[in-house]
Amino acid sequence: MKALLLIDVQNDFVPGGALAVPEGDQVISLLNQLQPHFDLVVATQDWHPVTHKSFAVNHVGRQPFEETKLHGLPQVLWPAHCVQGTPGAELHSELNTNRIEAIFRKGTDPEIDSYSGFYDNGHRKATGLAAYLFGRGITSVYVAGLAADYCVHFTAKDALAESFATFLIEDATRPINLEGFERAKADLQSRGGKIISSTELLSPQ
Ligand code: VGL
Ligand code: ZN
Repeated sequence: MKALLLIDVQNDFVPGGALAVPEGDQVISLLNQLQPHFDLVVATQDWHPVTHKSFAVNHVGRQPFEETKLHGLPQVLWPAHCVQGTPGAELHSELNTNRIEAIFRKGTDPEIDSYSGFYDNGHRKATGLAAYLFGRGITSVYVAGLAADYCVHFTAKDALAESFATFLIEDATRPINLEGFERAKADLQSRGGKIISSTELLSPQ
């Protein structure tokens, strides 16, 4: 059984949003086309309290995109984004949500960031996504959405660690940083992940 994981397709991650991913909006129609090809469609939603420590504004004298440490973990300081209950945190209105059976929210603990849909960045707490997928008989996980070099990468990495056959749909994601995406793809391949194109799913040979 195959699951499609739609990562953080939220208003703040598309052009005009608080943490815009270049061309982030360009993946949405492809994500809609892909959904009927899966047994299960699940989404994640970055869902931060306004006090979240990943926000530069919550650190005196720090600017967005600076790097720091947060409780011993490397942390990029982001512009405030995906604040719980705000329009920026909503799933993009063009994303078809009819087939999404569950939405896993993450990043709710103000003290730790959570790029992956499975665990926080310190692997302290599980979101329940792995157990949910196991319970639904899923053995293959296809990851797409935003941003390729952060939440998509970390979700795919954790999917591999949970022993799912893991596929990154390269044209159904966009990165914040292109070099970061190249590193992410190499990292996933080194862990046994596969980088594929949507054409392999939409028009199989
Ligand atoms: C993300 C940075 C901060 C993402 C979320 O969805 O990739 N990136 N929070
Ligand atoms: Zn975030």
